[in-house]
Amino acid sequence: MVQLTINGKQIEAAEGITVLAAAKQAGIEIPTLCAHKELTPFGGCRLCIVEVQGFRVPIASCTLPVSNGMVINTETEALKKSRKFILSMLFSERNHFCPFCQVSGGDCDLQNAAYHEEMTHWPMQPGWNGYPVDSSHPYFILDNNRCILCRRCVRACGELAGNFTLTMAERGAATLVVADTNVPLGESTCIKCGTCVQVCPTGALIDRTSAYQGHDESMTEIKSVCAGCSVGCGIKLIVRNNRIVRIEGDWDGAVNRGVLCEHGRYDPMNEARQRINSPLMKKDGKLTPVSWDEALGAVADRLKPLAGKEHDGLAAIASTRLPVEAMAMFKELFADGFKSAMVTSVEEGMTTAAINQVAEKNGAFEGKLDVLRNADMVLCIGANVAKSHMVAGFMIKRALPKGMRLVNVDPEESELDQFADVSLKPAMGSDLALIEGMQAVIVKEELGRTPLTIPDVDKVIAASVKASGVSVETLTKTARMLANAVSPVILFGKGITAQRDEKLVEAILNLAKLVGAVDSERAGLISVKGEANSVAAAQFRLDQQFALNGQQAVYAAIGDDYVSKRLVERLAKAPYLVVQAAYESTLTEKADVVLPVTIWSEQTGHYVNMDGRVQKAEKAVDAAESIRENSAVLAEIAMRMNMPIKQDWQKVLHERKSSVAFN
Ligand SMILES: Nc1nc2c(c(=O)[nH]1)N[C@H]1C(S)=C(S)[C@@H](COP(=O)(O)OP(=O)(O)OC[C@H]3O[C@@H](n4cnc5c(=O)[nH]c(N)nc54)[C@H](O)[C@@H]3O)O[C@H]1N2
Ligand SMILES: Nc1nc2c(c(=O)[nH]1)N[C@H]1C(S)=C(S)[C@@H](COP(=O)(O)OP(=O)(O)OC[C@H]3O[C@@H](n4cnc5c(=O)[nH]c(N)nc54)[C@H](O)[C@@H]3O)O[C@H]1N2
Ligand code: SF4
Ligand code: SF4
Ligand code: SF4
Ligand SMILES: [Mo]
Repeated sequence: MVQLTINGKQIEAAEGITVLAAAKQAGIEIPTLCAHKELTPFGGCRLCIVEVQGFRVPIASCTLPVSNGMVINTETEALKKSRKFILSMLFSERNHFCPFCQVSGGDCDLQNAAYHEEMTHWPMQPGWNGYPVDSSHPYFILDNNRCILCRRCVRACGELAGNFTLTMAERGAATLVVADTNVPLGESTCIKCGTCVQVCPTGALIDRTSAYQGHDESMTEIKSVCAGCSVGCGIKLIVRNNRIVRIEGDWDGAVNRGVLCEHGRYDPMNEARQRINSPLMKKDGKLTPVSWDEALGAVADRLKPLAGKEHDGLAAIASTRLPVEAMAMFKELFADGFKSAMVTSVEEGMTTAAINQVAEKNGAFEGKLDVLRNADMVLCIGANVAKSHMVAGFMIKRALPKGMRLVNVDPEESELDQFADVSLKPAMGSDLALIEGMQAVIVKEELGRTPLTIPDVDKVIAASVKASGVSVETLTKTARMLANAVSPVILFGKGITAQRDEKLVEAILNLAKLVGAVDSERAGLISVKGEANSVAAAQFRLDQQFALNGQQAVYAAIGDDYVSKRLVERLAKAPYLVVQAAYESTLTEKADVVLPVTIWSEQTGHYVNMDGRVQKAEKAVDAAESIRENSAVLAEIAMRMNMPIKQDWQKVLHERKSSVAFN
C-alpha cells in the first residue's frame, strides 16, 4: 500500500494501480475519454490530466502509477482550462455537429465531458474534411467523422474479443479506424460480437437496430442473463415501450465482464421465427385456434389415463433453455407425478451424463471459467469453443499474444486450429488411448505433480500412437507442454462427453491431477456444456436418451428453442403430441395440441451456467395476453390432474452430486 494526497484528501492505494484508479476508489472522478476499466491504459485523449507536485507539466492520470507521498490536484483552474482546450481540439478535428448525431443529448461521452467543463462553444474552426463512413457491416456503422481516435474499439477488439480485427491506419489528422488491411467491415475478419460498439464513447460506432430509437434516459435498463449458451453471460436489456431496443454486455457480469458474442447481442434482435399467439388444437386434421380452457381440458382428459404407467404411458421431453423453475416443475409433473420412465431433455445428457457419473464418485471436480484469465496453457479436447461458447473462446484467443499456449485436439478441422500452437488430429473416438498416452509420457519422464503408477509406460505409449494415429513426437511434445505449464487448463466438450464414456472423463481428470490442472485459482479442468440450462437439466436427471417404447403420448416443452429435423421425426411418431412452444416450427405443425408460451425475455427465472453459477434472468417485456409462462402452463396441467407440485427447485438442484460447485 502507498499513501498519497488527492485534492487535499489522504488516500491509501494498492501499489501498481494508476492515479486515475486510486482517485476513483476514493470517490474522486477525473474526466476521461479513452480510459476504460476493462482495457489497458493508453493515455491518448489526455483529458485525465492532473497536477502532480514536483512535476513541471500536467500528466495523464490513466497511465501514471501511484507512488508514496504523491500530492495530486485534479480540479485546479489551470487544469480546467487545459481540459477545455483539449476538448476544443477534439471537437474541431472532425465533424461533431451534434444535432445530427444519434448519441447527442446524453449518450455521448465527448459531449458530456464538454458539459462537465461548462463549455458552450469552441473557439476553433471545425474540420471540414470528409472521412469515410463504413456501412458494410450487418449490425453497425462506423462513421470516422465522429471518431476521436481514442482506440477503445481497437483495444476492445483485441484485448476483450481476442479478434484483432480493428486497427488504426494513416497518421496525424488522417488517422482512421480500419478493419484488417483496410477492407470494409462487412468483408473483414470481424466475428460480429459488437464489443467495439459497446465501448465507443461517441457516435462513431453505432448500432443499426437501436440508432435513433431514443436516448438512454428514455429507456429502461434491465440486468439479466443471456440464454444463448451455457457460458451464461451477464446482459443489460435496453427496453422502451415494451420492446427490446438493444442488448449490451453487463460490465459487472460474473463470467463475461461486459463482453458478449453475436448470439447474445444480435441474434435475439433478428428473430425471424413466427410467434404462436393462441392455443391450437388439431380439428379435422387442421390446427385451429381454441381457448386455453378447451386446450388444457383436452390435454388433461387425454393424459389422465396415462398417469402411473411407467413404460407405456407418457414420454416427456424438455428444452434445456427453459428456466430452472419450469424445468423443475416439468420434472415433478412427469417423472414424479405421472411416474413416467421416459422424462428427459432435448440434450439427452450428451454434455452431462458422463461427467455426472464421475461426479457421483468424486464430487465436484471442475473449476470456474475464470481460470482461463491466468492460464499459460490450454489443452482443448473435443470442444469447438471459438464457435459454440464464443465468450469462453475470447478468453483463450485474447491471451494468446500474451504467451498462452494452445493445443487443440479435434479429429475435424475447427475454428480453433488457426490459433493453436499444436493441433492434434486423432482418430474419431480414440481419445481414451490418446489421454492415456499423454499420462504415460509424463510418468515416463517423471514430470508429474501427483504420483501415478503405470506398469508398462512404453506399451501404453505405443498403443496410444497406434489407436490415435498421432505420432509419438507430437504426443510427447504436447504431454511435455502440459506438464511444464505453470497454470494449465484442460477444457473438453461434446467431442468427449457424447462418447458417454465414464472412463474417458476419469482419464481426463487423472491427467488434470497429474499436471496440476485441478480446482485452483490459476489452473483447472472445465467442460463446456450445451444450452443455457444443461447443468440444471442434469441435476433434474433429464439426461437419458430419448426413445418411444410404446408410449401413447409425448409432451414436448420446447419453450423458445429450435428443434432439429431429427427430433421432429422422432417425436412425430407419437400417437398423441402436445407441444408447449413459443414459435411455429415443423414440430408444432405435427402437434395435436399447441400451447403458446413466453420466450426468455418475457419470463423471470434462473439458469445454471456451465461452471455452476446460479443466475437469475429477469423479465424485461410483457408477452401478449394470450401467451402464458412455461411454468404456469405446467402448473395448470398439474392442477387439472390433481397432482400437487412443491416447486422447491433449489432443493432438487442440490440433491444430486454435480461436477461443478454451485454458487
Ligand atoms: N446422437 C446424438 N444425439 C444427440 C446429440 C449428439 O451429439 N449425438 N446431442 C444432443 C444435444 S447436446 C443436443 S443440444 C440436441 C440437439 O438437438 P435439437 O435440440 O433438436 O437441436 P439442434 O440439433 O441444435 O437443431 C436445431 C435446429 O435449428 C436450426 N437452428 C439453430 N439455430 C438457428 C438459428 O439461429 N437460425 C435458424 N434459422 N435456424 C437455427 C438448425 O438448423 C438446427 O437444425 O441433440 C442431442 N442429441
Ligand atoms: N452458436 C452456437 N453455440 C452453441 C450451440 C449452437 O447451436 N450454436 N449449441 C449449444 C449446445 S446445445 C451444445 S451441446 C454446445 C456444443 O459445444 P461443444 O461441446 O464445443 O460441441 P461442438 O461444437 O459440437 O464441438 C465438438 C467438437 O468435437 C469434435 N469431435 C467430434 N468427435 C470427436 C472425438 O471423437 N474426439 C474429439 N477429441 N473431438 C471430437 C468435433 O469435430 C467438434 O469440433 O454448444 C452450445 N453452443
Ligand atoms: S464486432 Fe467484435 S470482432 Fe468485430 S470489429 Fe467489433 S470488437 Fe472486433
Ligand atoms: S471509433 Fe469510437 S472507440 Fe474507436 S477510436 Fe473512434 S471514437 Fe474511439
Ligand atoms: S457466449 Fe453464450 S451466454 Fe455469452 S453472449 Fe454468447 S451466446 Fe450468450
Ligand atoms: Mo447440446
